Amino acid sequence: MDCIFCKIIEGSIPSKKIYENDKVLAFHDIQPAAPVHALIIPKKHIATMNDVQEEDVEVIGEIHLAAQEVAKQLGVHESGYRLLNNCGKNAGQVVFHLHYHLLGGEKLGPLNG
Ligand code: D5M
Repeated sequence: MDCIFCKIIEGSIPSKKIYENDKVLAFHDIQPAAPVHALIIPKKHIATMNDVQEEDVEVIGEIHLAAQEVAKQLGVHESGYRLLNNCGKNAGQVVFHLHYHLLGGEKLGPLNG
């Protein structure tokens, strides 16, 4: 499958890894939109939020636990951070492997700003 994030998971494309377990991987975003910008992804290829199935409930929980760990490692657990998913064209999703952006390290703008 021609998926850049699957290639990062298998190691054929390099990444700056932050956290990994058997179900999820977190690494630094290559185009940071904030001083702290990590991506957290399931190791299973799921294209978008719309493709999450009942059987994926556990890995979605794991992503939230991984977000806490990443936030601690990157020093934003106490100051605060944002976890967001872009689903589909209008949200600006460009990589079609489910991923959550973890953003922080500065005061983030309001969502309606
Ligand atoms: O966000 C997709 C994000 O993926 C975007 O912020 C750039 C990032 N990206 C793309 N390729 C790489 C590699 N190779 N390493 C790290 N980060 C990467 P979206 O929500 O789809 O707009």
